[in-house]
Amino acid sequence: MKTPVVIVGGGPAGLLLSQRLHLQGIASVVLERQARAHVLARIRAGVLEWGSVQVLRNSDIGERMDREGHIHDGTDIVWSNRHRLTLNTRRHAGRPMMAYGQTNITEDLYAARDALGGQVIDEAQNVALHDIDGASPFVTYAKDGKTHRIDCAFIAGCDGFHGVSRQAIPAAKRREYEKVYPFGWLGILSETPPLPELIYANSERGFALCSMRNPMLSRYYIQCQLETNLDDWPDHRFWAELKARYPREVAEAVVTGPSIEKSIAPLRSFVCEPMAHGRLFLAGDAAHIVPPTGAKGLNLAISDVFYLSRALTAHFKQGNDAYLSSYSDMALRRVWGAARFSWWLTGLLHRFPDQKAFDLRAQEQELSYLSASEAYMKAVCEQYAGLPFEG
Ligand code: RFL
Ligand code: PHB
Repeated sequence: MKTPVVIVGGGPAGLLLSQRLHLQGIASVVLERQARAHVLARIRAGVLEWGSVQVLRNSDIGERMDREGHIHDGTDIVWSNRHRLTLNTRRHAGRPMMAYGQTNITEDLYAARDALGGQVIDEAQNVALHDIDGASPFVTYAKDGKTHRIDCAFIAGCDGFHGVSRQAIPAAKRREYEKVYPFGWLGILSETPPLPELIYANSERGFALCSMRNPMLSRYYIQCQLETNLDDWPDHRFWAELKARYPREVAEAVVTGPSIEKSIAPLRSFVCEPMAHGRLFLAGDAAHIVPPTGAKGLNLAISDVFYLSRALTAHFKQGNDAYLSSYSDMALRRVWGAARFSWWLTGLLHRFPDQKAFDLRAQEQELSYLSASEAYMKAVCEQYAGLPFEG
C-alpha cells in the first residue's frame, strides 16, 4: 500500500490530523493499536480553549460540540475553605472556555472520518517505523496474522505517551525533560447534574476539582497518593472526601450518585525535543505530557495538529517546506508555554509531601495576590484561556 501520510495512533491528534488533511485533498492512513470500542471508551479531557473550538469547527466536526458543549466564563478556585476567586477568561482574556468531553470529540472524529471514507485501521499490532531519515519511509504492522507495509512521504507520530514513534528518533538526537509528581488524581464520572461552574480546590486535605460533561453527567477528581487502590474507594468514601475539601456551601450543592467510572491518573510533565526527525513529525501526547491541572493536554494536541496539517498542506499543495522546517520549533514554543503554566498551577493548588508551613503560607499569599491584582489575574487568564497560534 502507498499513501502520502501514515498517521500512527487513532486518538484525537491522529484522527484530527487525518480529517484536516482530507479536507485539503491529502490522503492518509491511520494505524491504531486498540479496537475502536476501546478508544471510544476513554474518559479524559473536558475543557477546550477557544482556539481549539475554532480548529474543531473549521475541521467540520464542530456541529455536535456547538449543540451540546457548554460555553462558560472560566473556572473558580477556592482555598483555605473560605476564599474564592474566578479565572474569568471572558473578562480578562476576551474569550470564554468550552466544556465538551474528549470522549465526544473522539466519537465526532470517528463519525466524520467514516462519513468521508477515511481509512482508520484498528487493532494494528507491532507498528514499526522505517527509514525515517531517508526520502522513502515506510511503516509495517501486523493484522489478522499477516504483516503489512505502507510506503509514504511522511509519518505523523500521534501514538500518545506510550507509543513507538518518539522512540524512532535516535536517542542521541532527542532530549527529554521530565517531572514526575508524588501524587495522582482519583477521578469519577457520575450521572448527576454538575455544579454550574468548574471549581478547583486547594484544601488542607489536598486538591479537588468539580467539573462537568453535560447537564446529567459530572466529573470529579481528588488528589490521591500514587499507591492508592481503587477498591479502597467505594463511592460513599469518594463523595465524603470530595465534600470535605470544599467550603460548606459548595459541598452542599454537589449532587451525589453512583459512579459509572472510577480511575487514577498519575501526574507528569514531559517534553521531547525536537518534535520532528527526518520525515517523522510528532504531535500530541507522543511528544509531551502535562499534568491535567491546567486542562492543556488535549488543547496542545489540537494546536500541534493545526501546525502540522498546515505544514503538510503547504508541502503537498504549494511545494513550500518552510512550515515543515519550522514545525518543531513553532509547536514547542506553545508546548513550553502550556507546560510551564500547568506545572505552575499544579504547584499552586496541590499539597506536596515535603511542603513546610512556609510553603503553605506562600501558596495562600499567591492566591490572595491573584484575587487582588488585576494585572496578575490578566496574565493567568491569558494562559488559562490558551496562548494564540502563530501565523
Ligand atoms: P492519546 O489520546 O493517548 O491517543 C494516542 C493513540 O495512539 C494509540 N497507540 C498506538 N497506535 C498504534 N501503534 C502503537 N504502538 C500505539 N501506541 C499507542 C493509542 O491506543 C491511542 O488511541 O493521545 P493524543 O491523540 O495525543 O491526545 C492527547 C489527549 O488524550 C490528552 O492530552 C488529554 O486527554 C489530557 N487531558 C486533558 N487535556 C485537556 O486539554 N483538557 C483537559 O481537561 C484534560 N483533562 C487529561 C485530562 C488527561 C487525563 N488523563 C487520564 C491522563 C484529565 C485526565 C484525567
Ligand atoms: C475535566 O473535566 O476532566 C477536567 C477539567 C479541568 C482540568 C482537568 C480535567 O484542569
